[in-house]
Amino acid sequence: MRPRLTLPRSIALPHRRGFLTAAAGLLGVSALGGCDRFAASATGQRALKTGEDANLFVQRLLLTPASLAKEFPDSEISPWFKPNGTIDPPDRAYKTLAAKSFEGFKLRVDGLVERPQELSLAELRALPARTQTTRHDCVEGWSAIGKWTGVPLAEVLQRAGLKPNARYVVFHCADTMEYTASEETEEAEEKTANPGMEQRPEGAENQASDSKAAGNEAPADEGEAAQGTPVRYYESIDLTDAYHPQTILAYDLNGKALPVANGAPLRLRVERQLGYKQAKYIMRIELTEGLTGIGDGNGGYWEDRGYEWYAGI
Ligand SMILES: Nc1nc2c(c(=O)[nH]1)N[C@H]1C(S)=C(S)[C@@H](COP(=O)(O)O)O[C@H]1N2
Ligand SMILES: [Mo]
Repeated sequence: MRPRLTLPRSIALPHRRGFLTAAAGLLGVSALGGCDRFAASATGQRALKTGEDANLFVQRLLLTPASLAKEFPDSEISPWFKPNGTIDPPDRAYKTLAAKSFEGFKLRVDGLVERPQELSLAELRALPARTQTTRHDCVEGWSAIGKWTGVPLAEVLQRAGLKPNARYVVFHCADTMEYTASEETEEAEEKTANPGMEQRPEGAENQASDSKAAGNEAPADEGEAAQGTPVRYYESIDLTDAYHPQTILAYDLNGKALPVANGAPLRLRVERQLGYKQAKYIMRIELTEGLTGIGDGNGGYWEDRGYEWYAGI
């Protein structure tokens, strides 16, 4: 069966202006801007009606079922879903949660939201769920088909309520990928490497998101302080992908609780993009206006290392 598109009105509305602009662009008309006088005239009334139809047309065009990722029958599910990247986060906080089957887990939803959330797994499981059998494609050249069950990200965002300037959804993960030298060490190194270099601009540190408050810079394990600051996996998507019906926070794989190797307790499925966008071990979801100040500012751990931010398949 074809999955149905259900974008609640409250969700579709904030994008209306954007779609109007897109529609206007396609039709070669300049909508928006000095509209009031125009709208009052009879011609204006007709044009606006046409504009509305065009707007609907563009919406349908952009949000047609064809833009859904292919879904597969259960018979095509891979016998083994190859785990990749981090398969067992070394972080102490994560290990503590995992030891108790994630009983104490709370997904934080904050940033540019009206009502910050802290959702337990039980609460997430009580929300409307979606199941989809899709193919995961990793840039390393392998694919696997899995059946994912989870809560549509749209449901969670609706609960939190987006502030008008929210543009991106950032996923902060539990797993430390590497360590950067501590700031003092870094500065000392910079000075040695390039003695004439300018000082960092005043307030540069303040551009960072409040990841410190989120405990994102808490040491991964004992003796880590000596290793420097942990760099954890993160990812981001825009609101178009966030509200896509196949974008879910998955807690089950093939009808069973998500294994640790595949991202327990919660991982993203954003089905029209490549493997590295599918953030595992999600601890916190942050709504932001931009991507600067998070990690190295490119929207994801791998993006900071040269990968594309939009990894369309
Ligand atoms: N937190 C986190 N998410 C991650 C990764 C990772 O290392 N850490 N690796 C990514 C990559 S490259 C791939 S291909 C998929 C692998 O998901 P899987 O382990 O379920 O196969 O997770 C992605 N999400
Ligand atoms: Mo990957």
